[in-house]
Amino acid sequence: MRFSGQGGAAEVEARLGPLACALEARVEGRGAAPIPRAERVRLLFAPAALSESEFELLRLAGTEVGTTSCGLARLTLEPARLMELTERSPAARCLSAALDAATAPLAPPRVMGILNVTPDSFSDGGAWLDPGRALEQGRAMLAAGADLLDVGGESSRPGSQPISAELESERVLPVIAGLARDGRATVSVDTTKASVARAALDAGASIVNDVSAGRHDPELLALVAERGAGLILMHMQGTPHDMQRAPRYADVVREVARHLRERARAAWLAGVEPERIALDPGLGFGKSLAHNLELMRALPELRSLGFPLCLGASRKSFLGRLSGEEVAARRGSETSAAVALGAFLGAEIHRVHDVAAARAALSVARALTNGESP
Ligand code: PMM
Repeated sequence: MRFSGQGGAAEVEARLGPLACALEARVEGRGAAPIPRAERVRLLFAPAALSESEFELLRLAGTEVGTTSCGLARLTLEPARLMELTERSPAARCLSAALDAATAPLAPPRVMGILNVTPDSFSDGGAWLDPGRALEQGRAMLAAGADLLDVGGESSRPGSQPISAELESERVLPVIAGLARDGRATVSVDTTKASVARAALDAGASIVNDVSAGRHDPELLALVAERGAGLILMHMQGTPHDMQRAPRYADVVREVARHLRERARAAWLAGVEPERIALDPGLGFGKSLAHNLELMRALPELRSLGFPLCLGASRKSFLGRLSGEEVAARRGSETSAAVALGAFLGAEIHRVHDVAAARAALSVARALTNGESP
């Protein structure tokens, strides 16, 4: 698992409980499992690119530093010993802060039910365009165990065209207001527009889920800060209109991680409290099948950025590419597999169409990984 000290090249992996051991990271660090109870951490450093904090830590560790077969410096420590070392140097201290973020226990997973009030979303387009039906569906998802409801009025399916803020508001506001009247739902609004987000927050939403991560509308982050709302920042390459035309990355994990970190920083600079931010790798948003899979495998690395992760694999076409199922609504088993493994790898918020199925998948995943039975 890679984490950043001060933009350094440190890698961290950890030895964990029995299941995680099976997934223990390769030397270069990717692919470690989530770290609820780290017993030992192994830090790998590229000697040619040491940051000040890494250099300081290695200096303090002295003879404890070893070398891997591919020439990286390696330091294997118990967390208490790492703390001891970093307490001796302000420069090294930020490494332990990054490690804390990487090793914080996972919160219980939360299920976010998708409520698209659109005619053209890829799976449920048209199903909930009528506000009365949308409300019923929202209530049904709550009854099935949804912790959050994500209400969207503009489709972001590949090739889709933007719509006006007026039309988007017209679609989502009655539904959000209806759910707010019921008083039982935590509602997020899936929008990139500050004016829609403002109206949705006025109507009772408390989270803004922005697939452009605050890049589409420069006013959105300040609005979220001013209202003290929650914020989901998602990675997307391109725009929904063109994102699936040959997406390209030199290193998809590194680029998505860097982008999310920059957007979290932009949100923080705009005044959003870090505790209110969640990050999302944006499966299917400017990603090939291989990119999506690589990002899912790298969830522990993304989690080491220090924010809860939201994951939206539900029914997406990359799952259909794997199973051969062409009809989105029939990709339930594929979605359950992605939800369960996503939880195991560190995702905390699962954005899904079928709430009951996700709840069931999460119960099994958590019982298997943490020994937690309902
Ligand atoms: N996917 C869609 C829309 N909004 N928001 C987040 N945070 N993450 C996603 O993966 C995501 C999203 C597109 O899927 P939909 O048509 O099922 O809403």
